[in-house]
Amino acid sequence: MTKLAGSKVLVAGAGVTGRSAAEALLAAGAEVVVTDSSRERLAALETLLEGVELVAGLVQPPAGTSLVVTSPGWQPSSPLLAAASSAGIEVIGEVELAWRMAAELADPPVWLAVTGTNGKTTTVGMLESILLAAGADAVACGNVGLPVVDALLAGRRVLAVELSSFQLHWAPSVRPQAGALLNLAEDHLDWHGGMDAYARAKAGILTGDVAIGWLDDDLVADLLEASPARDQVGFTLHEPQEGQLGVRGGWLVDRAFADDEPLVEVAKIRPAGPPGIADALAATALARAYGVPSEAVREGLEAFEPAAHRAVVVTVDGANVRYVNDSKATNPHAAVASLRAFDSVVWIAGGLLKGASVDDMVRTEAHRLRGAVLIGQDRQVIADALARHAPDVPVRLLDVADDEEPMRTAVLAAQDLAHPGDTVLLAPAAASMDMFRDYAHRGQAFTDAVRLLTGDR
Ligand code: UMA
Repeated sequence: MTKLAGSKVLVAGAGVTGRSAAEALLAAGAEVVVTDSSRERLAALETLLEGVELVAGLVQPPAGTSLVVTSPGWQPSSPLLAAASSAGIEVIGEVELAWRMAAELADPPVWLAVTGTNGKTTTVGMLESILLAAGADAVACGNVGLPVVDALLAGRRVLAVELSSFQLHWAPSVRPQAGALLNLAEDHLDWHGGMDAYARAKAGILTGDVAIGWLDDDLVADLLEASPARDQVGFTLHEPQEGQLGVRGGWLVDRAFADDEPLVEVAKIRPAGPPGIADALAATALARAYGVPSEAVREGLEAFEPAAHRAVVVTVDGANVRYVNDSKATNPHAAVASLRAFDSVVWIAGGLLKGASVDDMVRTEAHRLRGAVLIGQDRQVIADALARHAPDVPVRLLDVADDEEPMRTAVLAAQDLAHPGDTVLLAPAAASMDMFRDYAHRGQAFTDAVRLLTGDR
């Protein structure tokens, strides 16, 4: 790679990634400039990072820049990155930087990587739990929150890496020892410019030694078959064939890395339901590719605690209405999986759709909807789809721009539509940043509103 010591490197973004990338570059002896469109974000770095130059709103790399390390949220078409590319300056992400730094080590760590439209964070959590049960010096990192450079510089030996499509786009030479593609549905199309580019970025996970993919998803199965990896291993929610992992008689079964071995009872997997089982199969395949024994797989999966805001039942009120927080359903694919767990739903949805279409979702799930409460910037898009495919479903379209407690207003409207036995489900099918800090903030606002309005304090 470009020799870092003494070279001038521009870091684009002063968020979680930018801070860690700048730290790693400083430690490698580079001259570091950090830019961000937000002055506050930059100012926050001032006390944290001594020795870096902070410049707000750069649209051209400073003279002498030999490398740009970008944060994942930056689009390739953003003025600064476009200017760098046309000036012939290489642009990479922090994950690529970590990969290149690892390649220079005498004994680099093992990378076991996960991507997919949904289930990534659950899968790396399960994988980390399995690896720890096996006694490995492992950590979950990447999109889950801990930058990969931090995990690398901390000297961890096995990295359970969650990679977003953005991170994969900016990490062209990463070749994990094993990489899993969980599923593929429309998401982040505005960033990538279309489904083909999004799928291409995701397929980068399948270019290492062992490629793992969900066979029940046709797009994934095709990408797995075309993968250049040394070994391709599929997993399925059905009975596995030889060379696959799957489910038989209520057990996860490994016919890829073992001779037909039952590993763990499906009933013990959390989160319960098909998405959780698929994630467990992927985590198992990644761990087995690294040689983890079956007892550690069982122990790790049984010990795994799913994170907050993923299909959590907040309460059941006096009128027998259940309230479920699935704020993590940030795209239509995740929202469909969420809706399918219930028969009669008052659905709270909306936010930033990121270019994804909602027609299929509304068409296939309309029969479960008792009503819909729509919030956020793209609420009208969902309202239009409901009008087309489910005109009888009552809809409350909330303009909450001046509302200090928008989620309280939404829960009140949902309460009004719900009948005994119904589920009020927050499964927005959209990102949260138009109204909330992130999906966790949105989920907490829902939980607080439900507790207040149902008296469950
Ligand atoms: N910024 C600009 N100009 C731009 C875009 C961003 O100046 O054109 C600045 C922002 O003002 C901000 C900084 O860049 O200060 C933010 O960079 P970023 O959006 O890339 O976010 P980070 O804080 O670096 O966090 C990123 C991931 N965020 C995104 O990909 C959007 C985090 O994933 C990840 O945990 C972290 O790196 C560590 O790897 C979050 C996420 O929402 C959870 N991911 C998306 C998802 O899961 O759907 C992909």
